[in-house]
Amino acid sequence: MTAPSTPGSPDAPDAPGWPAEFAARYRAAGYWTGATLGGILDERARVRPDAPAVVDGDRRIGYGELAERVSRVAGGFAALGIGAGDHVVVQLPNVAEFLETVFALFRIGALPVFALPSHRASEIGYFCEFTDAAAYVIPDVHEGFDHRRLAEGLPARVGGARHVIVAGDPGPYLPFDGLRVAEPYVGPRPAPDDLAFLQLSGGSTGVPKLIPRTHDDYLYSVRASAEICELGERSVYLVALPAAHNFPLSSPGTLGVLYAGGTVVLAPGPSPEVAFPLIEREGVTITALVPPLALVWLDAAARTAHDLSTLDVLQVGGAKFSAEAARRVRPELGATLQQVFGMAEGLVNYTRLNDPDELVVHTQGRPISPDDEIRIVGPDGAEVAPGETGDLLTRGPYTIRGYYRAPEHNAIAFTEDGFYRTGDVVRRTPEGYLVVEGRAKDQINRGGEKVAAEEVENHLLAHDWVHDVAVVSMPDDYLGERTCAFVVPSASMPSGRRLKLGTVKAFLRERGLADYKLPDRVEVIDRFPETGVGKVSKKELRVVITRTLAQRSAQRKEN
Ligand code: OOB
Repeated sequence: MTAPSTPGSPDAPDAPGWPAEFAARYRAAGYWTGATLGGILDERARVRPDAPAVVDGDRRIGYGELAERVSRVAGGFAALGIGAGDHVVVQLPNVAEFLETVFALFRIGALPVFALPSHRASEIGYFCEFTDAAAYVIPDVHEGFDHRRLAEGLPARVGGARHVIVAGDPGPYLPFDGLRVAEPYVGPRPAPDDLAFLQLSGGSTGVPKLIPRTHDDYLYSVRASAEICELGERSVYLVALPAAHNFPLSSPGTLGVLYAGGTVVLAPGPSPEVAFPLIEREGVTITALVPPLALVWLDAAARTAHDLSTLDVLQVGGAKFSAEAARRVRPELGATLQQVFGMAEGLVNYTRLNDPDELVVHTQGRPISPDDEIRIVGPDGAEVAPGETGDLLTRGPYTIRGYYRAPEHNAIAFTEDGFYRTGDVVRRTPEGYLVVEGRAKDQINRGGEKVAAEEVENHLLAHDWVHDVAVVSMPDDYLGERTCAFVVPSASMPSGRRLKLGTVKAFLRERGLADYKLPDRVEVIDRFPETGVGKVSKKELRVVITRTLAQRSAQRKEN
C-alpha cells in the first residue's frame, strides 16, 4: 500500500486523496496543472474584462465586474469570520448570486456544499449538521417555497448554520447585498490540491453521501470537457438544469464556459416557455438537459415561433436517453446531440461532436481522459469478455478515492486498489464507447433525479402503520422510472383503513423530505417476496409492479 497523498487541507483525513504515485502521474501528464477554480475567473477578467460573462434576466455582468463582485463577496464572507476550510451550504437557484457565492468561497478556500433548490429540512439539516456548516445561503422565495422558513428551524435544531444569508428579501437574516459592501478580499488563496467543495451523491444509502472534489481534479475535468465540447469565447451556454448539479456545473457547464471565456445564460427554469425565448434573445449555442426535458423540448420545437437556429449542441444525460428520442434531435431541433454519462463522483463520458450518428444515438459516450481506467466486471469481480455486460468500476485523475467522512461506506463503494464501484451496469463497444444497460445500485433514477431507496424507506418506517417497506423503481414512459413503495402494514393500522398515497406523501413532506423523493405509488402487500438467502427481492417487486401497471393500462384501453 502506498500512503495517500495529503492535500494541504485540514480536512484531508476525512477525504481520502489519491496515492502519491497517482498524483505524481496526473501532474506529469499535465492533467493537474496546479491552478485553482477561482483562477478561471481571474484570468478571464484580466484578459477580457468587458466580455459578457453572465446573463441573469436583465442583469448582464462582464468578466471584470464579476471578478470585482466576487472579491467583495469574498471579503463579506471573511468579515463574517468564514475562512479557509469552512463549509457553507449553498442552496441557490439559477441566479447570478450562485456564481458570486461559489467563486467567493473558492477565493477564500471555504467549501461550498452544493444543495439543490428542491431540498428541504431533512436534507438541509443533515448537510448543515454533518459538515458543521458555518453559513447557509438561500433565495428568499423560490417556486413558491419560502426558504427563510426552512432556515428558521435550522440553527436551533442543528446548531450548525451560524449565518443564514438571503439573496432577496432577507427577513430576519443577513442580506446577500450586505456581503457586497465589504472591502475586496486580499487573503491567501487555497492550494490546488485542497478540497474545493462538497458535491452531493445521488446515493443509495440511508443518508446522502458527500463527494469531496479538489481544485486540481475538478479543474481538469472542466478544462478537458470544454475542449471536448469545443467551447470558445463565442459559446453561449444556457443553464436550464439546477446550476449546482454536476452536469450543468462542470460538464462543461458554467465552469467550462467561463474557462473558455464564453457567456453563461441563467434560465429560471428548464421549460420551453422559459428557455426558448432566452435561446433566441441571447443566441444560445449549447445547453444540457435530462432525457424527459429533451422530449418536452423536441415536442415544443415543432410548434415554436422562436428562432432556435443558434443552438449547435444539445447535451443529454443524467439518465438513459432512448435511441428513438436521440434520433429526433438533429432533424427536429437542428442541433448536434451529445450524450453525456457522468457522475458527481468523477467519471464523465461524452459522445464527441463529430462522431458518426450510430455512436451518438446508441451509446453514452467514452471517457474524458486517456487515464480514466474502466473495468467491467461480473459477479465474481473478474473482468467480463469484451462486449459483455457487467458492473462498471472506474479510477482516474478526476474520480474520487472516497466519500467525505464515510470510512465504512468507502470500504464497500471502492475496491482496495481505489476503483469506484459506480453501481451502473454497462457494456463497451468495439470503439470503446459505453452503453448503459441497467443499474445494480439501490436507487431510482427519476428522469435524472436520483432517489436512494434506503433513505425513503427509513423515513417511511417511522410511520405507525408501516411494519416494513421496500422502495423500488417502476417503468414510466415520461421519466423513465418512477418510485413505488411496497408497504407491509403494521398491526396498528386500523382494520378497514388503507394507507393512501396522499397520506404517505404528506407524512414524508412533514418530515422535510424533498418532493422528488416522494413515492409516486404505494402498494400494500402482506409479505415481501424473498431471495434465496431470505432478503427482500426487489427484483421480484419490480416484476410485480411492472405487471400490475401493464394490466391496468390494458384495462384502461379496453374501457
Ligand atoms: C449525473 O450525475 P449524478 O451524480 O446525479 O448521477 C450519476 C448516475 C450514474 O451513475 C448513472 O447511474 C446515471 O446517473 N446516469 C446515466 C447517464 N448519466 C448519468 N444513466 C444512463 N445514461 C446516462 N447518460 O447524472 C451526471 C453528472 C455529470 C454529467 C452528466 C450527468
